[in-house]
Amino acid sequence: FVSMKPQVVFVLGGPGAGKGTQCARIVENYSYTHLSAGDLLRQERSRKDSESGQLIDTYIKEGKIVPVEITINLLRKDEDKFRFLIDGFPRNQDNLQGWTAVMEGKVCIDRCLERGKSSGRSDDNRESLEKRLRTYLQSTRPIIELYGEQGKVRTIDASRTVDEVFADVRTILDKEG
Ligand code: UP5
Ligand code: MG
Repeated sequence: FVSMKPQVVFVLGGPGAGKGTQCARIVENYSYTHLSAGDLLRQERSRKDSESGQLIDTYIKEGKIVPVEITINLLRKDEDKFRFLIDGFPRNQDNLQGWTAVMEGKVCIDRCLERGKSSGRSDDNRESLEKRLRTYLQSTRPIIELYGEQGKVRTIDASRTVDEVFADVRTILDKEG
């Protein structure tokens, strides 16, 4: 069993740049799943029992960017595939933050939910975890970036096993600790 991180290519450009046209060509020639955020939003808008149809309609007509929670939910429907062209997303900071929260947050949330079975912590539940993650991205990440600019940050991929992570911690501490 090989676990595969999804590979994502964001296809970005102004309205009418040809994102959709080129994506259609790409899928004819390469094995990618094409997701157009705009197409998905338009589909959702025309679904009769859609809760967000009206909101999407207003945003699209005004050329405004739909709140990321809605867009992400639509993009997530094909989660079992693994090579994606995502066309027309992310469009702003909020979109990118939402995307990062979903992608990077998945492992963190799963770990804390697992711990939540016995930790007794009031914040080890999905709702709190999603809020904790957002706060992390909004408030804490900039601090790490600030230290990064000063050359004070060492980055480790913590999505692996405890032993694998610690091996990297060791390498860093042995070299400069
Ligand atoms: N055409 C294409 N390539 C050509 C070329 N090289 N030479 C000559 N003609 C060319 O192309 C546009 C037209 O140009 C077509 O007729 C094509 O034949 C021709 P197309 O491939 O459709 O361009 P595309 O970049 O896909 O244009 P699109 O209109 O889809 O871009 P938008 O970014 O405006 O639209 P999108 O559907 O992505 O978003 C619509 C709205 O949804 C947004 O304004 C926003 O309100 C909302 N939205 C969000 O809120 N969040 C999201 O994440 C995404 C969308
Ligand atoms: Mg398009």
